Amino acid sequence: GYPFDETQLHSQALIVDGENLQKQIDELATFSDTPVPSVTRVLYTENDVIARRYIKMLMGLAGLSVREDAVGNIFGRWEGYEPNLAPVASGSHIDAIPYSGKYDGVVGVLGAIESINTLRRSGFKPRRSLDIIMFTSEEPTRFGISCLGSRLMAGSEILLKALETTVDNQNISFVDAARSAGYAQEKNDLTSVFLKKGSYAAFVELHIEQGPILEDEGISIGIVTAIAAPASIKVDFEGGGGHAGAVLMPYRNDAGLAAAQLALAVEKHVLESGSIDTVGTVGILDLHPGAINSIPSKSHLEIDTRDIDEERRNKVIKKVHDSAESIAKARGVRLAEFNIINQDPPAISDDSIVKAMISASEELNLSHKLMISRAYHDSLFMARVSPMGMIFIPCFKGYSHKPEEHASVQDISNGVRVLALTLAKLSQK
Ligand code: HGY
Ligand code: MN
Ligand code: MN
Ligand code: MN
Repeated sequence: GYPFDETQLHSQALIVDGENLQKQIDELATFSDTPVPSVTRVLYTENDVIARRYIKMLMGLAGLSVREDAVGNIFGRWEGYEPNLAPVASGSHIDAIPYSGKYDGVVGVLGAIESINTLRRSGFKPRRSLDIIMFTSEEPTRFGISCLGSRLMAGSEILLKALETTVDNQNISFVDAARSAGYAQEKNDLTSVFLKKGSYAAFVELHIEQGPILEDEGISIGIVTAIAAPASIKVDFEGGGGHAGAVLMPYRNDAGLAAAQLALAVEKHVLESGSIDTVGTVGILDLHPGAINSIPSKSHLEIDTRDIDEERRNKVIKKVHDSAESIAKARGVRLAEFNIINQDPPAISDDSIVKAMISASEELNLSHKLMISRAYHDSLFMARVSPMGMIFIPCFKGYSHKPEEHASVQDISNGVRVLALTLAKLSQK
């Protein structure tokens, strides 16, 4: 009967078109700067724009009304029969770091759209409207800023300011790049992206685990209770450089070796934190001029360090900073920049959403377990403006951010069904 309530939504009613979903994942993966099986899709580039069109088309086919904000966060809405209540949302990202895989983020966008199709097929009618969100640029690839779209939606004044001067490595400004993709048309007023408080009653993200636990333990669904606290730091050293043959060792101040020593210091400070939950790496290390017979006169490193415990992570950052200064002094190089790009707190999932995800998994007879997310996600920022929850599905050997990344149609379909039933429950509240 109408209005349909979720108790009538028995699990057999939730039919996922897994075959079609797999086709969409494969098609989306072709909009890439690198050859299959890798995917590279960077903010506001041609392949990103094509992929966005593809997502908007699928949202339209799912009967969603589509809108985009000034930086290209895309919203597809299924209006509920009480449209003045705060909607329930789900979503993720489709941008992909260089040479990565075709499931990170994508499962949470295509899967969320398919969860709408699944609910429609079951005859469900949402009480609260349902919004599917494709967030702009979750990955830091182009401008070094992670979760750019969701961070802005969460009202980051620091990011708003930073975007006035941020340029990519071709010196293209953020606003010019956004304009080239058809966004940021009005003058530089990006505050329109900020979500008002209470914009959403709940936000749930479906994502591959990007870790080996669910697959190792043969569990179908991960119920995320918290998201680890990420931080990223950019460091530049400057030395005298010179001829690799003619300058004798006592007269060198090698910026490259300073960088190498700091990279090892990152590992040392992380390992001495006393917890397995503290992680860190140097994913970018550039030497200038980058000639074999020229002593590096400049080095640029980018450090990524995270922990579920914010204080413990901040202690690592402090020690890394101290090491950068003592290495510079000892080697006679200049620490030209030590710039903390982001130093975010962890996010805790909302209890009522965790309960909804658990009961959805139980009603669907899917094995599930509580776990933390060591990767960050747009949910980390949505948690600042809405109750948040995340659903994980297993991925092959926990691989991610590389072409071997893979999730089975069965696991993806399980995730979509848990998401659909969770959204139905939350929409009826
Ligand atoms: O790096 C991360 O945690 C995310 O997958 N971009
Ligand atoms: Mn990622
Ligand atoms: Mn992701
Ligand atoms: Mn992520």
